[in-house]
Amino acid sequence: MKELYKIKDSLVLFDEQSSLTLWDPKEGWELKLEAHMIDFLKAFAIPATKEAAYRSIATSYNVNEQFFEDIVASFLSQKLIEPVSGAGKTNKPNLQIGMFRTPIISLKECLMGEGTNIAFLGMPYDLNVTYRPGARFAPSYLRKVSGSVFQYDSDTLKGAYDPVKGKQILQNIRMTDIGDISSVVFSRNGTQFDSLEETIYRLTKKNILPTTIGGDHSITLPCVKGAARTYHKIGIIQLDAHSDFGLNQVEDWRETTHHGNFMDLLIEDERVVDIVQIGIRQLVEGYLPHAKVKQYPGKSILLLLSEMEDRLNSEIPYYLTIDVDAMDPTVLSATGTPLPGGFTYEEMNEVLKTITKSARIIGLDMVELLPGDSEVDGVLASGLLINLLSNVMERLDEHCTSYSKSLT
Ligand SMILES: [Mn+2]
Repeated sequence: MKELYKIKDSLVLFDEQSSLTLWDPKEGWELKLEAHMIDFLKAFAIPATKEAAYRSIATSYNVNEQFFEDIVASFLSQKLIEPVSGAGKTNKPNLQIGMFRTPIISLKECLMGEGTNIAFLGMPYDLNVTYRPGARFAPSYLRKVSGSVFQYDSDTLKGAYDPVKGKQILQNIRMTDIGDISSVVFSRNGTQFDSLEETIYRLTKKNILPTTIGGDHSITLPCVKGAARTYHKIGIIQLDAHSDFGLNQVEDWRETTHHGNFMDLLIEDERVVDIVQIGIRQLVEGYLPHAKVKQYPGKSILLLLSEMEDRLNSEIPYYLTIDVDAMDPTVLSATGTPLPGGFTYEEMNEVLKTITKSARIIGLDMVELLPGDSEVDGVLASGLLINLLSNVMERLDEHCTSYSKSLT
């Protein structure tokens, strides 16, 4: 039997500023190829023998078979294609359901496809907590319970009618779930952080809104770094009971970073030019002012919404991070370091509405949710997310224009 070959599984192919790039997220390399070489490579998109591949390109390209054989040999030596083992076997159908019943697809499919607006991903990581762990279970928990708040319909893209807003929301918005950043065992501040950064970078570069489900709050660090690689200059809006910084000198971030100090690194990052913190109420040693940081402590924002609206910089995109402990523990108790004096559900929605009205949100995360036996906390978190996403998407057209501007 003739050997079958196909494009290597981990390879991602995408258009980038009118050239075609191949990327191997597993091995971390990138390669630009001429258009005709890409066509030759695509002959192996589905398993094919060299002869069949040659026949499929011979109609468009006037090359002889020996020339094509040499190209195939170079593809093989560069590991762009690989022999298919066990040809004819089918994969098991993927029965997993994503956030809000979105289909779970691979990052590769998400990046190669067109028109995705929102990509959910999970970062089941809680090695950086100072107190109670458990946030690693939040992504699978939210996938399970979020369908009771909103069910995505990929056939009709009809969204849903919201009786409170009195209108259809999320209509024609394409969402997907690319699963979790995964590892058999996570290492502390290890390579899984690098994978998350790379993933956020790739998604934002393709104008897809990454919506990451943590995880403890330290996962925001790679998320912001990834977004900053795309936009070069960004702001951060943080809803949190804790400021998560101590203005410490950080020597080796992999050694020292945890969920209560990761903002130190982001404050130092030159690409982060504005930080707005809302809901801060933790007692600390002393007041720590910093030129980049504007704090609206406790629930003070509720009286200062218009001030914040004016203050947010319309020239830069913002990354939004929601620590669920911004909410009052009597509202949401499923969190690792709860503090009294937080927002109600309606107040959270009000604040988020103002933020999305005045800031261009290019990525977001929800962190520090520690699921217990109850599904109520998950429904609450899902409700916040869907309100937030519908608000962000309402400004999508405006966003797209600004996105492409800031992508140059
Ligand atoms: Mn936090």
